[in-house]
Amino acid sequence: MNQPKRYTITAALPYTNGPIHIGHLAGVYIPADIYSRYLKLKGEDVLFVCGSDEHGVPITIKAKKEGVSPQDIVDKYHQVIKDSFSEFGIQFDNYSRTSAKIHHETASDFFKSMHENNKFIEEVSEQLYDQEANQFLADRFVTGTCPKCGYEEAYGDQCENCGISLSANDLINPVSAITGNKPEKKETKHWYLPLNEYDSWLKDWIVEEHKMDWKPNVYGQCKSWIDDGLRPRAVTRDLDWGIPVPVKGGEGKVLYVWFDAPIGYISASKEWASENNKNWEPYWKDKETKLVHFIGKDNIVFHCIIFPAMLKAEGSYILPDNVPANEFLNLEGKKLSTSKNWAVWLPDYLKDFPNQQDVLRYALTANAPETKDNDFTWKDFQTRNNSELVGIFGNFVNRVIVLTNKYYQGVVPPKNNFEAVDINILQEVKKITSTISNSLEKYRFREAQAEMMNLARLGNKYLADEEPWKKVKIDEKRTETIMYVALQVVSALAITAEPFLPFTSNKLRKMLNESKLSSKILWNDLAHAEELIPVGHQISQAELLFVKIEDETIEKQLAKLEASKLANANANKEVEPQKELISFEDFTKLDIRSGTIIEAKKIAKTKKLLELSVDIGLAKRTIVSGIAEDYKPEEIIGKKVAVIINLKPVKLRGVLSEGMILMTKNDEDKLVFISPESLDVKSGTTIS
Ligand code: B3M
Ligand code: ZN
Repeated sequence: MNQPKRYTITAALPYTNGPIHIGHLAGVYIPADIYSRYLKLKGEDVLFVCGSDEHGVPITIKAKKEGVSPQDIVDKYHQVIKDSFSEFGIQFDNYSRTSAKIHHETASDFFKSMHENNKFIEEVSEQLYDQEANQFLADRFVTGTCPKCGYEEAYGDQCENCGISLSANDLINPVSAITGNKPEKKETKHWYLPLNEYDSWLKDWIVEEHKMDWKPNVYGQCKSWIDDGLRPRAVTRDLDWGIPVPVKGGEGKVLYVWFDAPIGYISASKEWASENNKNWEPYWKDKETKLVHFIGKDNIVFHCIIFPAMLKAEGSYILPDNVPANEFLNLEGKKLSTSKNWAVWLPDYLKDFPNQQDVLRYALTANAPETKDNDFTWKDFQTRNNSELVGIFGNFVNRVIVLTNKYYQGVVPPKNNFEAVDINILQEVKKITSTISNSLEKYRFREAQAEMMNLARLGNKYLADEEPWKKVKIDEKRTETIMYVALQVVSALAITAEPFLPFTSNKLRKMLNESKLSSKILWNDLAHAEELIPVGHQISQAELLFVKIEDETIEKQLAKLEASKLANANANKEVEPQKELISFEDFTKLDIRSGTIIEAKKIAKTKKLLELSVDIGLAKRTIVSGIAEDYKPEEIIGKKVAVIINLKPVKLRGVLSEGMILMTKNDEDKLVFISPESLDVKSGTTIS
């Protein structure tokens, strides 16, 4: 797109069934906020919206669990989430909610308009039904095996492992999430969006137009769904929590949450317009508006295929120009998980690190999962703070502000004559800031932030080379120039830091006493990096920007995680019930020996099986073992194992297996060989 006239930026509407954690911040809200702040600093016309996603099954499930109404749940968490966003400086122009009247109206009208224009198919079909719960099972009310990747905990609307969007009927071995029962089938009528009819249009739009500018992970997922063929998708549900289906025959049914939620972006824009005396329509209907959706990777199909097809069908809206979805953030090497409490929740972080929001913002952006899943570790968080924020950024700013106050009572000194080093550093500042712009416009936030830190590095090097603290004794004029230049670099840092470290940038602007300048320094001023802050301007005193984080603080956080790991292992791991009693005689029938694995190789065309050759003293035995997902053949050669040697041989994938190796599963569900260490798991874990 050529230079757009305005921007509409959206960030995924979080489900309102719990607080948000660092994964949400890193994947969606921080990048969206950086992008929007940057564009606003450039003076662009930007509307940045978000809101709570208050419908959908996750909320109903949470309400059932807590024995309260869905409304109680959304009221509670809407406030919690909204507060977290504002505490972390995520500066939406409007944070709305999908229970708002304006949203119900907007989503209903959208549905009605599509219905009137015959954009849906109405169909009666058999759907999964839970007799005991007296309820149809769609979306997260049902789990089963993904027909595409084999993941066993796929939901009725999506597999979170491979990202594919599913219908409940696609699941293999479906199970009700309410009762654990195997569902039956029952007839019901629904409205479907015939995605198949948008097949070639989507292909042209995504494959032809966005192959080059969408991120490879986003483009790749879309392409593979389109290549797999698209099918009609139900946009209504037999539920009582949601927006009522507003047409005849829709009584007792609601809109599918993924139909109403993205329309929430439009409702939030309307609400903003009515509260601010603006017109929302150009932000959604003018072709010169650039629409950008920030989301996590599990939302790609909804934002790149389904919502665009809805917008296209409705006919009066623009389409997203980009959907810079991120991959997932892990925590200390493991997948973030709400149910396992493996997360750093924002309200908890703030309690433990008051006023240190920027540190988290910085560490999360430095490790943002932009191109692949990435890991957040507390150790890295500490290093980023101590060596970069304190050691480089804070150190540079502090030296310049303190020296200016000491030598010149805080008045910006005259610039006198620039030497080559001065011209060079100011040139370099311009170069770095234009690199930052360039990276931000390509949604490369880690790279942009690293360049921002390079600006502080550059400043430190300049001070170290020029040594104003030595020159002040011998060459007053030169010292003035050095301090003038250093103050320009600090000013450049105050601006470029704003999208990433808004709280710090604010403090920095205060130290520079910017409110006394004729106008706020903005992004485009960076083109004149040699005169950002004028000679004679009075700055303020230095303020501490960052504090060192001690090992002890980090150890506390790690201990907290360790505790939730243990609690989780005890609470979530079901102990298998005891099997039937056996006699001593039965026991002595088992012949268990120690052995050594001497050879191992994969059995072709299987995922799990290894063919092992095990020395059991009497002979060498061939044993087929289902451990290939946890061990590579070369890892286990020489391993001491316990073997049942008198099991009747069986043929597995053409190989005769003459025994069985005893194993157990550790807390991460990995198969492990029996050893004193491997038994350091929850008591009652089966050995088999
Ligand atoms: N609430 C899913 C999620 O929180 C969903 C996003 C809606 S965006 C329109 O992951
Ligand atoms: Zn899958």
